[in-house]
Amino acid sequence: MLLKAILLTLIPVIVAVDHPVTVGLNGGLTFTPDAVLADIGDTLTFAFVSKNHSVTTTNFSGAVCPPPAGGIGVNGWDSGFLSALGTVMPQFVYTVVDTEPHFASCMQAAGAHCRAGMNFALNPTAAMTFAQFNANAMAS
Ligand SMILES: *[C@@H]1O[C@H](CO)[C@@H](O)[C@H](O)[C@H]1NC(C)=O
Ligand SMILES: *[C@@H]1O[C@H](CO)[C@@H](O)[C@H](O)[C@H]1NC(C)=O
Ligand SMILES: [Cu+2]
Repeated sequence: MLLKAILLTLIPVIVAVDHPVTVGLNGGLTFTPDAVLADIGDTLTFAFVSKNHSVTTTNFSGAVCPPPAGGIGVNGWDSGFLSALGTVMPQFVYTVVDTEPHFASCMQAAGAHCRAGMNFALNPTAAMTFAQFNANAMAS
C-alpha cells in the first residue's frame, strides 16, 4: 500500500485540458468565455451555435477589424467562415503551441462583428488585457 502510494505521487501529472468556447451563444455576437488561459498542448474547442462566424487571429491594436483571412501572427489561426444556419453545428479546434497572448475576432460582415465586440483572447496579460483589445477593436 505504501509503495503504491509512493509510485502514484511520482507519476507526473501532464494532462492536456480542453477549453470549450461557444460562438454565438443565444444568437449573440459573442465568444463565451471571451478569454481563456491555457497551457501548451491544451485545446480550444470553438462550438459554433448560431449564424455564420469565424474565429481568426488579429492585431491587438491598430488595425484590428476585420481580422484577415488566414489570421495574424506566429501560431495564429483562422477557422474560416463556419455556418450554424443549417442542422450541423460546426466546431473548430485549436491546439495551443505557445504561451504568448493571441487575440482573435470574427471576420464576418467586413469587420462589423469585430467592431460590435465579437472578440476573444487566448492568454491575455496584464499589459495586453481582453478589455483593452476589445476596446481597440470597437474603435478600429
Ligand atoms: C458565411 O459567410 C461568408 C462570408 O460572408 C459567406 O461567403 C458564406 O457564403 C456564408 N455561408 C453561409 C452558409 O451562409
Ligand atoms: C497589423 O498590424 C501591423 C503592424 O502595425 C500592420 O502592418 C498590419 O497591416 C496589421 N494587419 C491588419 C490586418 O490590419
Ligand atoms: Cu461573427
